[in-house]
Amino acid sequence: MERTLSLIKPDGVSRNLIGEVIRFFEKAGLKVVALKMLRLTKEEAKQFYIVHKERPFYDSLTDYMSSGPIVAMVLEGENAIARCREIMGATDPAEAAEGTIRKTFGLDKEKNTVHGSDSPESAAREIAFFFSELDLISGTR
Ligand code: RTP
Ligand code: MG
Repeated sequence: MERTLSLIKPDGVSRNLIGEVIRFFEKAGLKVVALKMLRLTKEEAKQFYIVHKERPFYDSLTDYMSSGPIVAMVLEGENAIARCREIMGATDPAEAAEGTIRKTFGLDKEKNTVHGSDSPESAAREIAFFFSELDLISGTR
């Protein structure tokens, strides 16, 4: 069993897509084992996306990610990291495959509705960024 962190970004929450997005993951067999809604400050968004700090889109991305409420969740299942990214689709909704979350709901390359960890190392760091050990234990018992 593997775990990954997914976020429903501000464009997803503001358009009432929380249930729809979770449905995509659940119908693919991924299990939600921790879940919360929150709004990041600009500083917190910068910390979360620190790996992108040299990218030209870093300032715009962190403005956007702190612009409204998001939903953070931990998904569990076999190959959860790769499967979550498959279900999300490519970063740019215009390039995402049919039937993916980003193809279905994404607005543009930035406002692309969801985030998913890209490796076991990122998943560990990103899960710990949002959730405590106790949240995870509680969600699985
Ligand atoms: P994520 O980290 O959110 O799951 O998305 P990803 O791996 O598919 O894409 P990544 O390269 O990690 O980029 C992180 C987020 O930054 C925004 N972005 N904007 N304007 C642009 O060219 C651009 N490129 C990326 C997107 O919100 C992307 O999901
Ligand atoms: Mg990424």
